[in-house]
Amino acid sequence: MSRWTGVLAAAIVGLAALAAGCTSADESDTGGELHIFNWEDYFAPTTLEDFQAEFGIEVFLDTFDDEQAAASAIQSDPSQYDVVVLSGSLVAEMAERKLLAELDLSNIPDLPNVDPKFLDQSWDPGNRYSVPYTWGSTGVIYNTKYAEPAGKSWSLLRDPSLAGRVALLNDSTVVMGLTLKSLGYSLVSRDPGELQEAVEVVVDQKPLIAGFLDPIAIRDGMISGDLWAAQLYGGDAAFAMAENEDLAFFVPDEGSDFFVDNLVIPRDSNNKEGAELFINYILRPDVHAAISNYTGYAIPNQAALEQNLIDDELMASEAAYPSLDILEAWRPFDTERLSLWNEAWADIQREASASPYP
Ligand code: N2P
Repeated sequence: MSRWTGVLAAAIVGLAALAAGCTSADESDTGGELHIFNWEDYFAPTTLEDFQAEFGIEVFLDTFDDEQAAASAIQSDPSQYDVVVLSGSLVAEMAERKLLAELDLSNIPDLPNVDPKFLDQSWDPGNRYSVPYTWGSTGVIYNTKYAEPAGKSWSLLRDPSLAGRVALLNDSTVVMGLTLKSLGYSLVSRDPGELQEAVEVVVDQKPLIAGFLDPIAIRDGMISGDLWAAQLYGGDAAFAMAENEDLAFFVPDEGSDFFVDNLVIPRDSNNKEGAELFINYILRPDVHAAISNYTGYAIPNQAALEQNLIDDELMASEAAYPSLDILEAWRPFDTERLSLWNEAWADIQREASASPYP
């Protein structure tokens, strides 16, 4: 978790509130505090300060760069945060462990702005605990000055000519799932032979990679030119490509994942009403669209799309708004798959570590 970013963002939000002064306070002010836990750089620049100025609720942001660590933090203290962003599989896991608060959907009247195909999903039937925030896929980003992909394949990340300049994501589930996919298997395989093959591929790949890095480190390493190719979520890839014209991205022909990130309220939130107000605010077409336009991630907000609020270039980008044809949705872990995957990941970790980041 990058505490600094969190503290800095909270300070900026605080300053903005001071600048807005008491004149912005009106009868919609509800007061109180809202503690938010999100991926780094996963709101638009004014999302939080605009909310604070309109509703008079003081907003504090902590950020994380590892979703599993974020989930553990919530488990150890489910009262610490009021709103958290979590992917679908983790929503299911946290709901099963009774760590999430049940939403009062009557406090989220803008839910119909969400495209119905993102509602009532397997990880949270009836949206009892979560509201979809962003969605996307994972693919290969590369620098056209240094990498020459023969086709659209995950194998570019195993090209020896890119040794030391390639990165994989710091998420064991994503690395395992996409390696399985690159071998032609299901993203969520539980076949021991297939898992063993995937382990061997990642172990062979390890000497070539600069590291298992968080998405912002990969995004920024690609922008600066320190990294030449990497596995990356499409949204962060779209952000990077807007900053460096030598960058390109593809979703490999072998297929990839389809993820949805969601807004949830931890079980012991101290401001559930403020949290629901915030979730509803995010679903406003203009607020949600600004998040897509800044972060590069697709949003499931049908109203925003119908009102053409998403930048044309982003809408047309395969990185940001991929076609779902060759994507496979994540499915929550059950005990058996979790233990098989944990064993496989432990096998990967036992092998020599990745070479140092340049
Ligand atoms: C945001 C990372 C989102 C992760 N930078 C995709 N679930």
